[in-house]
Amino acid sequence: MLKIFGAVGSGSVPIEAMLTLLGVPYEVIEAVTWEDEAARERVETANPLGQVPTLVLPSGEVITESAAILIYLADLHPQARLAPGLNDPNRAQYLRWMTYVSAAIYAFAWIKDDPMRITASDKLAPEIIDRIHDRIADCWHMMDDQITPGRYILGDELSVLDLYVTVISRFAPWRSRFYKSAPKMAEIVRQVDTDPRLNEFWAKRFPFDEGWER
Ligand SMILES: N[C@@H](CCC(=O)N[C@@H](CS)C(=O)NCC(=O)O)C(=O)O
Repeated sequence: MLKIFGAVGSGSVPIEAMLTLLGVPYEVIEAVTWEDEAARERVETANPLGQVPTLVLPSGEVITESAAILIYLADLHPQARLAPGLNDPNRAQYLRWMTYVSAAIYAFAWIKDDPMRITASDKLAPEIIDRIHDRIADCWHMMDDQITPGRYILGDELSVLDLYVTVISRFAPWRSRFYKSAPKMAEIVRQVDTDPRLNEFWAKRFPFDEGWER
């Protein structure tokens, strides 16, 4: 069985959502890496970065990096049509935006979770976080400006890119700001939030608690 080091409300959630849609069984090893040192050490046995998501295949092979995991699993299950195939005209933009979300946006988590990783002055921490939030909002805006969505980001079919954006847009600077920065994608993520196939899943793995949009 697939094993995922993951956590509620973390970057493992789009992968878990995808496996839920696919109906592929998986086991989550819960690890709140950004709060719990013991959990981090558990993850480090598979991924020296101590980050979730970390996927362990039945063979024991480890795959890290959320975008790589989503792309790999979508390619492994082409019949589910959760990603444009190699010869699909949307393939290039799909790869572009999957990498963009990971590199231009999600990668800031390492600093946001603990700004003291890049400064010795705790006085600077709030300003660093504010500037990162501004940059993330700008990046969402630039992406939104350059896409021509259908019902979903790449057209009329749900893809793992939609699951990825739906989850990552819930991280700071949170959804309310995302809706303003990215009005086209705002409609799409709301659709994914309310996809009946994922109702139970969201309630368990990234609940819409009071005030969640901020
Ligand atoms: N580049 C990684 C980023 C993963 C990441 O930042 N995960 C966070 C949780 S959402 C984490 O484990 N943080 C702990 C740390 O970086 O020390 C990916 O795309 O999978």
